[in-house]
Amino acid sequence: LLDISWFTESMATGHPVGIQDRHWLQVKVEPSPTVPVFTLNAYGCQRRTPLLHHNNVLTDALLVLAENAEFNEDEGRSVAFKRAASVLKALPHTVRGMEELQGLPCLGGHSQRVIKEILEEGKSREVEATLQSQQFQAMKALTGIFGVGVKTADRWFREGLRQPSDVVDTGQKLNHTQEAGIRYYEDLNTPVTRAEADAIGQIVEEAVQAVLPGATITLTGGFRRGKPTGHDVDFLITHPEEGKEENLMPKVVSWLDDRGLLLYQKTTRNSYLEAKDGPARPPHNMDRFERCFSIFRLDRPHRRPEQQPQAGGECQAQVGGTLLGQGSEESRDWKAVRVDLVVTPASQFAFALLGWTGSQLFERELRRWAVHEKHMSLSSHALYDSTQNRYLRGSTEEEIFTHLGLEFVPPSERNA
Ligand code: DCT
Ligand code: MG
Repeated sequence: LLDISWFTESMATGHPVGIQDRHWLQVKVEPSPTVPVFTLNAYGCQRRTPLLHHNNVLTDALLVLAENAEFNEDEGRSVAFKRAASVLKALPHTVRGMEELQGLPCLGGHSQRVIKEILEEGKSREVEATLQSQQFQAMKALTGIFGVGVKTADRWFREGLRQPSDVVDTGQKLNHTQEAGIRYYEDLNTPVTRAEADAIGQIVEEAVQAVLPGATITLTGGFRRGKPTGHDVDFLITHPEEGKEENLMPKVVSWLDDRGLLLYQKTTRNSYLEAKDGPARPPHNMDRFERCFSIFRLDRPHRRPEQQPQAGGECQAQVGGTLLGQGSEESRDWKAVRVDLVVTPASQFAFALLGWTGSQLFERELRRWAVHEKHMSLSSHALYDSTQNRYLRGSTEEEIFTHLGLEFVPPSERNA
């Protein structure tokens, strides 16, 4: 939309123009049909992928197929659909015809068939059938239990289980994590808001300052990329003085636990040693930091009196037993929220920040780029250059992108 009032008015009268008498000229820019409309780089880490994009109808469909492939333990196929969706997310316009996809990377035959059908008929039969399928629905519900992976969910599905209440009813043997997953199922499947993430940030900050003054916390994961909601809240904890962060996690966890703020926690110790675990080890191991998988008990903001639950409202939602449900959401003044805490030494902080900001596909693409294009090995701890046989240091994300020969992509554009 161009404001041409300055031109028309001054030509006619020579007087300055007020906003109310402006004239607008709408200009439609149409791509020439013979020229490829847009080109994109092949690796997700070379592209800028905003959170909000123009092709949700197509990407939602492709991501259903990606998720279904994951449920069938077909990782290759799942990644292929995710890469195709990721390319569409990076386009600056809504795709309306197949010719607009010419020359774009990562769009395999299967993805193209799905896109074509949606563009021509409004929907894809394969996607519709997947969404309707009992297996897909059951796998989604069962893997939605914290602590339950595809293998367990698949075994349960084969045994006839379809939803979390079936797990309780049939008396499945559950580990500590899965018990928590069942108990807080509804809350953990309700998106965490940014306000809730910030409230938890304040608590974590207080805990960390109490046990190690000068330590810092950083919100990572989807929230750092600008997502308004997430399935959990991810924090990195560090201290500017290398070594001060050692054994910090148990102290933070005790502080939180003593105040009744943790409904569940499982801490793993730092097992990363550069000398031993360096270049030969798989670069994608996320579990080598001092890390705590937890469920926080987050107080809900005070309600107005008319919103207070009725006396006796603490009913347990007894779904086939005593495990599932902790009273309806309305009857509780707290919410269970998944929180991941990771402690990192200052020297590894930039690598951890880059590794934990995501998206998951962006990280996968970074590692793939490092190996295949640069003969380097990137992890959340370090970057190893196999040509020079040495580690490349970095104290900021920008430096790491430079080592990798990539243009810097800010967190808000890593939504690949
Ligand atoms: N990560 C990764 N590979 C994985 C899992 C995670 O590289 N297999 C990284 C990227 C994101 C970060 O860890 C945090 O993981 P999640 O919380 O699962 O992702 P998220 O983007 O924060 O998603 P959500 O907003 O739903 O929490
Ligand atoms: Mg997250």
